[in-house]
Amino acid sequence: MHKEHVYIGLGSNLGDSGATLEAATKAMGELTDTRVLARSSLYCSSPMGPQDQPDYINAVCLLETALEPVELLRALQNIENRHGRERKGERWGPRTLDLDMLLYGNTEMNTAELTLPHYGMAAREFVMVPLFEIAPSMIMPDGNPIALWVSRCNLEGLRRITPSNQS
Ligand code: 5RY
Ligand code: CA
Ligand code: CA
Ligand code: CA
Repeated sequence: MHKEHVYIGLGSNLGDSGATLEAATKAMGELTDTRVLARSSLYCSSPMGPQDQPDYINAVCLLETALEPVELLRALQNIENRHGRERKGERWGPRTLDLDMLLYGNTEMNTAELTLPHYGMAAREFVMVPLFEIAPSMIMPDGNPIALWVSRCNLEGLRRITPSNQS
């Protein structure tokens, strides 16, 4: 069976965000012909974009899947909806769960539904730092190492949520 490596950005700033990201990771692993190969630590940061909303918890995971990009997108939206995601209201408002497809193998596409690679990831430290944690040697779509992309991010506001059994 043909499988691809897919990186997913997870975010939440409503409800019990940590528990929601754990449950969403488990749900992705239960999709047809899909496995979770890695997941980063959780990170907390102030909202980018509209500021009048709670801080976010973010993480990145690596899936191995046989689902096609649009099939996977629908499955991710289904998981968002099961976690109480509401699509009314303002753009970039607070949400219980946001699952973004960041990279789907080397696929490049740009449709009304889905743009790959994800257009905003380079400037978002809450994506680049957890991605670097699970894929420190990755070469990015522009041919540069991920470490260079991370070095261009402003890391001051990003806090790794340390598990209680670590330092
Ligand atoms: C900028 C604008 C809109 C960045 C900019 C969005 C998250 C963005 C967030 C998240 C954190 C949004 C999309 N310039 N802030 N803001 N984490 N999502 N910290 O997941 F990301 S809305
Ligand atoms: Ca607002
Ligand atoms: Ca997002
Ligand atoms: Ca999204």
